[in-house]
Amino acid sequence: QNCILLGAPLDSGKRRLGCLMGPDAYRTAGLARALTDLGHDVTDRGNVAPAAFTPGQHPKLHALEETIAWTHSLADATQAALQDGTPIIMGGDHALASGTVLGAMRHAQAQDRPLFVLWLDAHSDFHTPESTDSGNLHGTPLGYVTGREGFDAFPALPYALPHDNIAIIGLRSVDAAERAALQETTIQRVDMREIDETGIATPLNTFLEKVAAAKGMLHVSLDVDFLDPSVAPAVGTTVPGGATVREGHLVMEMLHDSGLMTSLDLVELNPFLDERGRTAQLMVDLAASAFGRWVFDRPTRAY
Ligand code: DIR
Ligand code: MN
Ligand code: MN
Ligand code: MN
Repeated sequence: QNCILLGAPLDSGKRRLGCLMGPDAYRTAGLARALTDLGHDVTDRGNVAPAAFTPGQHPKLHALEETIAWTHSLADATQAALQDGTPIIMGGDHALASGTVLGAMRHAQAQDRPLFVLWLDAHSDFHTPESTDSGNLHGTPLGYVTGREGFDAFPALPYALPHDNIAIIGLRSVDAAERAALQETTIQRVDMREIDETGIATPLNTFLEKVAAAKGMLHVSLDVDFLDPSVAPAVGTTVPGGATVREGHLVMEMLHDSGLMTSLDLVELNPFLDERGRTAQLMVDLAASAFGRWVFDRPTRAY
C-alpha cells in the first residue's frame, strides 16, 4: 500500500497541553520504518497547519476558533491524501477527527461509496457544543459528523454520517447527556462488558461484515485511551479497565485481514506523560499490525 503520514499537532480539543508533540513522538518511535519494513511505500507529508483564525472568547467552549481552523485544513489534507493512498494521521488530540472524518466523507462521496467509521475509545465523543460539560471539543467529533445540532460555525457537512455506519468499541466513560443521545441511535456501541463477555472479535466481525456488504470505505480512529492505562499511560484522560495489548492487536490484525481500512487516525498521545516512549511505541506496533505485521500467516477470513 501507499501509506501517507500526516502530522496533526492539534492540541486545542482540551485544556491539558502535550498532544502537539504526538507527531514527532510517532516519527521518533519509527512509524515510517515499521511500515516500510512491511513492504509498503511510505511518504511523510510533514505537519498540517490550521487555517487562519482569530482566537475568540467563549463562555464555555475551549479554543473553538482554533479547532474549527484545524477542521478545515485537516479535511482538505485528508481528502487529498485519500486520492493518493492510505492516510495515517498522527495526532494530536481527538478534535482532529472532525477534520479527518469530514475529508473522508467528501472523498467517499466523490467515489460514490458509503463511508463507515470505527471509533476505538473509552469515550463516545458524541457531545454537541451545548451538551458538553467540560467545554472540550475533543469530546464532540462524532456529534459533528453525524449532523447533531450546534455545529453551525464548523465547516458544512456534505451529508450527515448515518448512525448505521458507525461502531464505537471500548466504551467505559460515557457522560449522561451522551448516553441519552446515543441510546436514541443505531450506532453500534460496544462497552468493555460486552468485550469481556463475547470477546472483541465478535462485535468487530459484525461491523466489518456490514462494511464489506456495502462496499464501504472505512475510517478508523484509534484513541490511546481505548487501551488500559497500565499499558498506555501517555494520555490525559485515562480510564481503568481498558483494552489489553492483545485486544488492541487483534482489532488491528483483523482490520488488516479484512482489507477494508482506508484511513487511520492515531489520537490523544501525550508524549509529556509517557514513560520512555512506551505508549508511542505501542501505538506504532498497533499501526504495524493494521498494515500486515503478523507472527504466523493464516488463511484470511472472507468478508
Ligand atoms: C469527556 C472526554 N467525555 C468530555 N472525552 C474524551 O470532555 O466530554 N474523549 N476524552 O476521548
Ligand atoms: Mn474549508
Ligand atoms: Mn476520543
Ligand atoms: Mn477517549
